[in-house]
Amino acid sequence: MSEKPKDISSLDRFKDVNPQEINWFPGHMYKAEKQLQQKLKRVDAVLELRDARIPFASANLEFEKLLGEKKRLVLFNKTSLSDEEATQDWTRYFQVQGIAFLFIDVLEKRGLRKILPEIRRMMQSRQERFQRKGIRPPALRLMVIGIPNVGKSSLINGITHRKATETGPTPGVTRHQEWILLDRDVELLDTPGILFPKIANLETGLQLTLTGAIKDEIVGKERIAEFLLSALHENPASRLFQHYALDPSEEEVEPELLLEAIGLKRGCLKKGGVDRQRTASMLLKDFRSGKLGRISLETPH
Ligand SMILES: Nc1nc2c(ncn2[C@@H]2O[C@H](COP(=O)(O)OP(=O)(O)OP(=O)(O)O)[C@@H](O)[C@H]2O)c(=O)[nH]1
Ligand SMILES: [Mg+2]
Repeated sequence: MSEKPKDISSLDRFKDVNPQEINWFPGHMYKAEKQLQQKLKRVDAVLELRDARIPFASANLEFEKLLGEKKRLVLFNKTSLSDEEATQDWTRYFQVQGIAFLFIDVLEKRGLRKILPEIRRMMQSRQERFQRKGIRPPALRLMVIGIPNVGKSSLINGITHRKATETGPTPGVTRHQEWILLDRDVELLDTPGILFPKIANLETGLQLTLTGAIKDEIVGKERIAEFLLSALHENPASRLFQHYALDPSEEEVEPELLLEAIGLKRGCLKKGGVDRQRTASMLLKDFRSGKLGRISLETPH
């Protein structure tokens, strides 16, 4: 290469993207916040889902104010897609913070059996307060909250073993149940609360798009794929080159050119050259299904 080396991971290439534009939520946000407030009043504790690959970016710290004194167990989901070492670093980080959390994977059913014991531990003093007064504690009521696409519905199905046929408005079919029994004295609200991600800066916006909380169309698949390629570039867990049978020493490092090379290799062509849009879609699909390695996009430090 004759050119001087460039900082591939720099976000300079995205400087035309306005983070405010990624923030497409305001219209829905008010309504969702009101609905969440109503739901929160009815539960004793909250299961807050976040994405294990972006433990900070998948939170909305402002919504925490809504929680008030309500107990919360944070569940970092999709650990089958997150870097094991990064996940260990994050585990240590949150242990020091002293928050209640678990790293889980709903699809692989990892950690799901720890949820109820952890909730019981968190709620022990509540139960004891009732017992001291000689009252049998009422059932613990829980709900799931989290940003779009983080796995809320999968979690509800995964911990309740509910079948789609159990609900439905048709007469004769079991009526729609609002509370699902998790155990003899624990109930779960059957619909989750939606949190909207807080897009503090461009990088957060791109991370949230790459992991699926924000639709691709806002920044565009090609740009997101380029962000992915720059994130994978120096990540030792990346399987990008193996997956597409590319020789790293021969390939371009510039995301735009690397995307081109991958398109060429995979025969994603259209009249006049590589079909960049189709190549980008393939890259995003492969990343999101874990084929490009277990990649965490945030580290605690
Ligand atoms: N690898 C992996 N994928 C998961 C996991 N949990 C959910 N997913 C996938 O993530 C996608 C979104 O899951 P949902 O359960 O629909 O997420 P949601 O939070 O209900 O999404 P919205 O209702 O759109 O806000 C689906 O493709 C799931 O298969 C997980 O633990 N691991
Ligand atoms: Mg859902």
